[in-house]
Amino acid sequence: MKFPGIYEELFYKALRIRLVEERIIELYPSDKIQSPVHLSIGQEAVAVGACQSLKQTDLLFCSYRSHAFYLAKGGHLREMFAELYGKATGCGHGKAGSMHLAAPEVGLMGSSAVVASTIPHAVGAALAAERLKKPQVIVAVFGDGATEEGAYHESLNFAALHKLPIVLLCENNGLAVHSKLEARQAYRITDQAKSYGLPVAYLADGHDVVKVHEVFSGIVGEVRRSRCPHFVEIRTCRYKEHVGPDEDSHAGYRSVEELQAWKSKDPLILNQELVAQYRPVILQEIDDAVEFAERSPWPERSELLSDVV
Ligand SMILES: Cc1ncc(C[n+]2csc(CCOP(=O)(O)OP(=O)(O)O)c2C)c(N)n1
Ligand SMILES: [Mg+2]
Repeated sequence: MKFPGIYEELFYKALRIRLVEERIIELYPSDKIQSPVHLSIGQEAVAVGACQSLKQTDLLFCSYRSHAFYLAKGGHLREMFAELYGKATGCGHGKAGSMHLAAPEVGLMGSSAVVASTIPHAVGAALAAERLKKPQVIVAVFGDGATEEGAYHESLNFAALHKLPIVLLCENNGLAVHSKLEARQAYRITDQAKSYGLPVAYLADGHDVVKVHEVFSGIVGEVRRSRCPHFVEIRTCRYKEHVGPDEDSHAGYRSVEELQAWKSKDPLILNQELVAQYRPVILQEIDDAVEFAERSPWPERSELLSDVV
């Protein structure tokens, strides 16, 4: 598809992710989706803005909240829906589910339900890129909660000490399940990252997809050139419950006003003209992917242990 400018292109990509996840919400009560889902609705611009400047050969590792990064990095939509359905044609042959999406052919190397566990994997990939003299940039994506894990600190130290070509991207939605950041952390994430000697960037508005792209593209360019690690924190907001398809304002851990403040700045809500223009073609693609998942076969019983390490 041709776009008049970068804003429209990034808007289209973010809207595509939102509409995919809205379809997941519609499908969820049918129980056809076989795994828990951690939706990125509200956070799409972070994934889209970040992935825009990456090459297919650059490698990305993320958490269980992975739909947005899977799609933004170029993962196939048909294989994603088939995976959510547990079908043999899924990107994990029906065994991975929503929390473990991967598309190594486009550089989405893995996602994991275990908080912070893919950060050391990303650092290992960056070490390999360095040793093998591959011109790749590696990206580790993690939430604010992951910065409380030991594996995170060991990874930052190792990446900084060995000067590895990695971008550490903290997708800060201010929450770990129902626990707010202020109740958990005695440190500021970027200040703490600076203490390892990492250059850091901070973006307060994760809805500003063009800004995310500009900042991230500058950082990726710098890492590609210098082969040294960089850290970036982007503030964003998850609209839905931690896991599952529903709203959870009744749970009482955050205010409706707080959520509303983010929604009032959301281009995917505000720019209904562009939504109307792009929605029909995206919905067609989603219909096709869901139909593919529906008609795909289940994995054979004999495949139960294949691909399982
Ligand atoms: C090692 C580990 N500890 C605890 C959990 C339970 N858990 C699942 S998600 C989550 C919150 C993580 O928050 P954050 O890193 O900010 O990611 P977000 O869900 O906000 O995207 C926790 C504590 C887990 N899956 N793995
Ligand atoms: Mg979080």
